[in-house]
Formats: sequence, structure tokens, C-alpha cells
Amino acid sequence: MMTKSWGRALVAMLAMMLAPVSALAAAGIAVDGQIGFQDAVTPVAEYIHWFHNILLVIITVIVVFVLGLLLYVMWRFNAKANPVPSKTTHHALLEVAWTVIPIIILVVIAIPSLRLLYLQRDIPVADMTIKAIGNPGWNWTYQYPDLGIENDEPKVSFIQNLLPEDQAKAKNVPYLLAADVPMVVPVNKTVKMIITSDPAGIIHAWTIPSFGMKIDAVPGRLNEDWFKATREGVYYGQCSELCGKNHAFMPIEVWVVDDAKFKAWSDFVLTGPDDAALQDFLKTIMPAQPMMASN
Ligand SMILES: [Cu+2]
Repeated sequence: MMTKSWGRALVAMLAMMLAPVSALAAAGIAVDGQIGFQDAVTPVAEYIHWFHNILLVIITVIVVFVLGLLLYVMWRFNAKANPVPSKTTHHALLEVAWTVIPIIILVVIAIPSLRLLYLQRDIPVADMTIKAIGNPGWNWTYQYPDLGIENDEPKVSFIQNLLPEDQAKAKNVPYLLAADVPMVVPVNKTVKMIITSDPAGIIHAWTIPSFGMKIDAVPGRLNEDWFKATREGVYYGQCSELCGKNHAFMPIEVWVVDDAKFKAWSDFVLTGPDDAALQDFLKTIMPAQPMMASN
């Protein structure tokens, strides 16, 4: 007899096969009942979703075909239905077919797979560069070298912390995803990210699901990745490498804003404002919040 949890798993699996990837999804945040990805807002994320949908069709066809064969064999060749079994042991054409067809399927899958890898890993000429550093204190440092360097240090460098639960409730933003200050980028611009971790620290991973981007922040190593966000908004991510006791408490928040707002933001942060002034300013450029998960 099928247990309840198995039944639920089966229903979820069927729903996953039938649901297009964007059903229920929002950009920048997960929503209740969501099965597929968060909405794609970069070319890489769009490619990932497209490839995922193709693979879903391919694996579904294979599973249905193999299941059909198994059921047919069980029905047609069981001892009762087929009392005198065939003595056949080889069939050249069949053996070539079941070797060559899977190879062809794998080669067909490999083409878009390698194209995606190339799209992700071949960093295009960037409009701007941001360095993100995972800190041992379970937060992130962001540096904007393009906004100026002073005494070998970028003028704009700030730390992004978890927004505490009471403040998140008061601002009606999602606790554990919302940060005290966002990383801010302009829309439709190619942003190169240099990702690393504090040399005295541990491995973290920087990710924004809607950007189709996830890369380890490793002490002593500079990893690079890129995104080009094509839609303004607030996008959330979380440290995605089990890094220690506060792993669940180092969210990533990125605001994608228009050029004018980005210019206003960069001009403002270059004046070295205090926290209160920065928070007041941020209210004036904040994009619309994504659909909230549960409050
Ligand atoms: Cu971490």
C-alpha cells in the first residue's frame, strides 16, 4: 500500500513534469507552492531555464518509454502468457541500436550544455566590476573599484548584514533574505563579479537564483562570474556553501535600478554617509519588492 508521503512525492513529481518552469514563480524570491525556478532576469538564467525545460522533455520521454517496455515485457512474456521462452541470445541490430541511440541523445544534450558553460564562464567585456568578499563574521563585503580608488582601497566598500527579524517585519521585507544594505547595480549593464572570501575565513558561495548565478567564495582565490540583469527589482540570494553556524544568516540582496538611480546612489555613497542617512536615501531608489512568500 502506498504511504501518504510517497503519494505526496508522486504528486509533486508529476506536477514537476507537467508544470512549466515559471509556474507560480516570482523574480528574486521563492513563493509558497513554487516548484520551478525563480523567474529568470539574465541571459544566463534564461538559457538555464530553457535547457532545463528541454531536459525535462527528454527524460520524461525516456522514462515513459522504458516504463512502457517493462510493463509490456511483464504482460507479454511472463511464464503464463509465454510458457515456451525463445532461445535467442543475440540480436545485432537491437544491440547496436540500444548503444548508438543513447550516445546520440547524450551528444545532442552535450551541445547546449557546453554552450551554456561557455556563456557562463567566458566573461564578456564588463560595464562595471564588483568585488564580493565572504567574511568570517557571516556577512559580505562589497567593493566598487570603478567608483574610485584611494590609497589603494576602493572608495566604495561596505558590509552587508542580515536584517534582524524585528526590523524585517517592520519594513515588510522577508526575514533571512533581506539585508541591511543592498548591493546596487544598474539595469541592462554587464556586471563582472569578483568573488572571494576573507583569507582568515572559510568558503562561502555567492548566489542570486534569478540571475542563474552561483559561485564559491574561496579564501585566497579570486573567482569570477557575470550577470546582466534585464529587469529592475529586488533580488535575493543566500550563502550557498555550508560555511558554519551562521550559514543560514548571511543573505544577499541586490537592487537592480535604472541608470539615473544608480548614478544617484553612487554619488551618495561616495559622500560617505552615516547609516541613518544611507537608509533614508535608499528609500528613494528602492525598486518594487517582489511578491512576498508568506506575510
Ligand atoms: Cu557562508
